[in-house]
Amino acid sequence: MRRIVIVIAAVVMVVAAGLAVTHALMSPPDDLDLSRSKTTAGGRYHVEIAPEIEPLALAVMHAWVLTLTTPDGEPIEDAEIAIGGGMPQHGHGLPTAPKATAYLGGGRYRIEGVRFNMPGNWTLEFAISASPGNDAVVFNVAL
Ligand SMILES: [Cu+2]
Repeated sequence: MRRIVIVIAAVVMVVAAGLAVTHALMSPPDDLDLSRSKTTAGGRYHVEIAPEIEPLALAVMHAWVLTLTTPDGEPIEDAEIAIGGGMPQHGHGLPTAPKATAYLGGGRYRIEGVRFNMPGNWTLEFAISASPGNDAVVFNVAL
């Protein structure tokens, strides 16, 4: 009887530890920055992103518009933009391969092919190459 109690206690402790680890991995930081307007890591650009569907929806292929300027607000017209991202707490990337498909004028670029396939916290990452240099920015998107 005593032995069974010890075994049960051990199992309960293992399960509790597992849940605590899982919770830590799945939870976003409390101070997650959900801003849609940021300066790039190296300070070369200001980037603003806006989805073309609002509110954001799961499992729907949609586009975003990215507005790219210098920190002073001058539009950047000649940029190459590579898009990445994923779910850091789940360890996977984006389920699609979004691309910048059109320059809309005024520093605005259409980013097509975004689809979030599960609820949670996503990142959208943009690597920007234009005459001021290479730089990158990461946005958090919560669904
Ligand atoms: Cu995920």
